[in-house]
Amino acid sequence: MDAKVHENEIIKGSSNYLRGTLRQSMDDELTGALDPADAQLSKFHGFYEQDDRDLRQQRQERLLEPYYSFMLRARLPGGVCTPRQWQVIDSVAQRLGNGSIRLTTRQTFQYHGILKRNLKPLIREINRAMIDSIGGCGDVNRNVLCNPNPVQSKLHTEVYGWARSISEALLPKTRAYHEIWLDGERIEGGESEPLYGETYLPRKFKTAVAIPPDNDVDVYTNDLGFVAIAEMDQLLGFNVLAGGGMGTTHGDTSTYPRLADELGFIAPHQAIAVAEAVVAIQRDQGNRCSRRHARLKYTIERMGADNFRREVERRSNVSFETPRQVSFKGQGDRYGWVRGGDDEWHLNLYIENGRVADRPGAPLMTGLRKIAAQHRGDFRITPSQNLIIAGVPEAQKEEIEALAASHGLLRRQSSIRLNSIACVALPTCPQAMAEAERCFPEFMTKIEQLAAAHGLDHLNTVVRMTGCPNGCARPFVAEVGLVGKGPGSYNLMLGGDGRGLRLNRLYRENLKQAEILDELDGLFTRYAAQRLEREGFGDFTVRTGLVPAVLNPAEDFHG
Ligand code: SRM
Ligand code: SF4
Repeated sequence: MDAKVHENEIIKGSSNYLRGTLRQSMDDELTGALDPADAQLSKFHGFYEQDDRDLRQQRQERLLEPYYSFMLRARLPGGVCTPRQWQVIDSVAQRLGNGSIRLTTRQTFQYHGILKRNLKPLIREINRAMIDSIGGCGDVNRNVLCNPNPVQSKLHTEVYGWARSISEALLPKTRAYHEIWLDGERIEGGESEPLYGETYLPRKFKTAVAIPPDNDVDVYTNDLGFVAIAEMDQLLGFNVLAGGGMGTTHGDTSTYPRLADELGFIAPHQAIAVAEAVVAIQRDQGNRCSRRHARLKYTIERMGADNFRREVERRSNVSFETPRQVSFKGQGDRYGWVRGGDDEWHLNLYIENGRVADRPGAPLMTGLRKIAAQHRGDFRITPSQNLIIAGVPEAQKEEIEALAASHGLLRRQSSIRLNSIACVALPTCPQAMAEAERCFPEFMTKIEQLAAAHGLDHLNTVVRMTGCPNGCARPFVAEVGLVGKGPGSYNLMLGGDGRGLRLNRLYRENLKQAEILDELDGLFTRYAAQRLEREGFGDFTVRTGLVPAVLNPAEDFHG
């Protein structure tokens, strides 16, 4: 192998299809950690080794190893699970996790704080409920996002079916997961990864399926996107997009967020062939030397969008038609009761930062457990870390609403808070440079107060905060993005369009929270005085020249 290839490539290539020495690492009782190579492989099985960063220094001073535990991320295409599955998810969190469930920006859930000895029992339990964590993380296709739009139920059901099929088609085929975690029988020989090969992809790969006019999945931020084109609730096909991604590195101008390019329109039955072709090109052409430059967005920049499109056509044997006209109107969720079919309702709950836990005055976890015991429809996690109780019959509406209300799940929230999200960050995320989830609720209260002081009580600006520039809350398509730069400080990004169709731009660098509020104070003053009718805050910042309009800033994102 080329000496310059990244060491993860060697780890993958010599892992015997992701087995490595994971079994031995798990059996080693002397440490709460895994062998470093196994810690890389574990991601493909859906879990990350972490340590509690709040305790790091203290433990170091006492000469103890870091307080290791694991985060596990499930695979849940489109975020759909049954109430029975929710009961298992909940019970497992209480017994084997840290007592909370974290809904994620990719419509699935994570457990934090799992001790090494509890990992295997945990994986076995969720598997008994037909939930796995294969490809939750790692250099493969991740959880497939799909619009959980409960209004257009028939269309949603069909499109969701495609999201599931794409997810299945792009799953790794190795039997390692079943063998290691579920004590599946070891079958010697004959194993292969027809799509991924022995070294899998150069980097993570993300797919989303959107149903206009909602862009709740932020489809343009994914490596691969399918935009459903429908007429009279009938699915005609998809516009295919490729090459989106958020992650950047502060100070490294060769990294940037990017919106996906449109490849063209296809019929529904061509979706799998196209998805496999895109993955195969990335497998063969992606950068395996620098993980920083390994995502599909950089491969497409290198190949050129037209060459890339032709190569997808060649490999898939599908000819793209001209993309159909689409119009997106927003990237958030809708809340409260929404009518579904004839006798069916959906209750969309706001879950602040996706954290389902029991807190004083807000026993959300208990409330959802009680709802799951009564509910016969399904649960749907949204890409904004919220939860929909879907398919409630008219006769049960009152009961479900009473349970939700009495457990703090139906509190009145401002529009700006309802449109906001924050990533996990401290204390579990090893990459966090600043707080996000833990400080965001209070910070949003200050923004609400500021908006109210300017007579902007109904402001519905999309505000997103992350603890670092990896972009897990997709902050670069927010109207106001707050991107962690150091302890307590953030880059203030402005200029998203509230629909996920435009990237924002650096407005001020490295601000403390008080300084951000000062900046927003001035900006809200101007917005209140100068905005056009119905003009969103992000559009205002662009129209008035506070930041330039950015479609794809490959050339000068950091400038
Ligand atoms: Fe993420 C890494 C959390 C969605 C871009 N992300 C991480 C890790 C695993 C930190 C690490 O490398 O060890 C974080 C675990 C924190 C923790 O303690 O739980 C983490 N990412 C999350 C979640 C939980 C954020 C949330 O609050 O919901 C989301 C889980 C999604 C899921 O269920 O699969 C999450 N991450 C995203 C998104 C949004 C999306 O996919 O729609 C992005 C931006 C889109 C993209 O990928 O370009 C994102 N995460 C990253 C990156 C940067 C990738 C890059 O291209 O540079 C990293 C770091 C990396 O991969 O090296 C990262
Ligand atoms: Fe961690 Fe950064 Fe992702 Fe936040 S954006 S969860 S700090 S990697």
